[in-house]
Amino acid sequence: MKVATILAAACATVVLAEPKQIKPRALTIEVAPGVTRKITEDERYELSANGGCGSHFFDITNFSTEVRAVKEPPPYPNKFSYQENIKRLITNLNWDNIKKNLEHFSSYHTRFSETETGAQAAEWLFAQVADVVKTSMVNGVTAEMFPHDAFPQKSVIVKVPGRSNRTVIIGGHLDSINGGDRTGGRAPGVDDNGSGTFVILEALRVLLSDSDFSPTKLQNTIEFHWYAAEEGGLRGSQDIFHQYAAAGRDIWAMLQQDMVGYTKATLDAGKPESFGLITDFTAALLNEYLSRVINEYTEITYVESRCGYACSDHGSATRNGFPASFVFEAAFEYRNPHIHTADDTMEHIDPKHVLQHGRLILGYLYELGFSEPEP
Ligand SMILES: *[C@@H]1O[C@H](CO)[C@@H](O)[C@H](O)[C@H]1NC(C)=O
Ligand SMILES: *[C@@H]1O[C@H](CO)[C@@H](O)[C@H](O)[C@H]1NC(C)=O
Ligand SMILES: *[C@H]1O[C@H](CO)[C@@H](O)[C@H](O)[C@H]1NC(C)=O
Repeated sequence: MKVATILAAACATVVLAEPKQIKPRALTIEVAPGVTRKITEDERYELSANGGCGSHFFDITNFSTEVRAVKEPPPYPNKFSYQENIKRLITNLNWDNIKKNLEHFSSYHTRFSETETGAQAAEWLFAQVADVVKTSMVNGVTAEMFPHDAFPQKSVIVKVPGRSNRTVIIGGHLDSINGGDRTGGRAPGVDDNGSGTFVILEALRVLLSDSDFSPTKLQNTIEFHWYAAEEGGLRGSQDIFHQYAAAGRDIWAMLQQDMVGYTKATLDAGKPESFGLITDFTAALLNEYLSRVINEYTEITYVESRCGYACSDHGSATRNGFPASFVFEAAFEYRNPHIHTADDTMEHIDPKHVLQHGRLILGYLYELGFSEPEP
């Protein structure tokens, strides 16, 4: 998650200090729709640390300044049809699998995208993902690393092809960052975003255990994405969605899971445990559908919340013309305060809450995976 105390619109007016070294401002970032600025490589991360302002931006150096408008998607189903299967699968979500993976993932000194440990952590994640796919013995499911030209860390993509090419995506990012010292600082990144990474993987494991959830039976294609280099301009997810748009891919829905484990601030404020359904720069029809999935398949409620322009990888889908949503761990103001520090650790994670996100993911993927759009 990108922490911002100032909203993106205000960021457009922030004045950067002159660079300390003579370095070209070779990067182009977009801080609000159509509002671009030139920055140096160092400023990419200084902006994030600095009042959180620049933490909401796309690095569009290698991408067009043109933002593709999101076309209205074919309608989402108005009723649920797979309750029995989904409610049975929910009971198989297992916190111990998530915990074990998180413990290893957060043991890399940092998963910052430009570091060797960041690249190694992505390779290790791929090995776990590939193992889940192989162990399932479901034919036709592919797991691949998605390399990026601009940095060593790779993204990971699993594809479960359906009868149609219409695609439903669940995504999260695999990198982490220490905001104070990005190359040398300790960044366990348990909540941001180890928690999203492994609740998605656990959902994949559970879904592949269902004999119906397979290439010959699914109506639509399902993809699981783990993005590299979210920090510093949503670089991994932009690369992927830019290529998907260029290839004319038919994306029906994309749901981002980034930080899914923190409830303390909500509960301390005397509020009920809730998801934060992000309503700015997201797809209204998909948000409406997700609110119904939450009511049907999870045991908690949601509150509408906002997080600013380009606050996580769903923004990359939106910017490339695809309907995308973001369901966060809480209302944005009650987010985990430990992220981007050495203190983003396991003890701040609420396992039951992570599993509520797991229920949401199962309901969303299973229902949309088997549904034809309403006429
Ligand atoms: C742009 O793409 C080139 C070639 O793929 C790469 O070397 C460079 O690092 C990229 N720049 C950014 C800012 O991503
Ligand atoms: C899906 O896309 C592939 C690649 O473009 C194409 O070959 C195939 O015919 C498409 N399948 C369907 C069912 O449209
Ligand atoms: C988690 O995601 C947020 C927003 O997408 C991002 O800013 C943050 O750096 C990520 N943190 C880690 C540790 O991966």
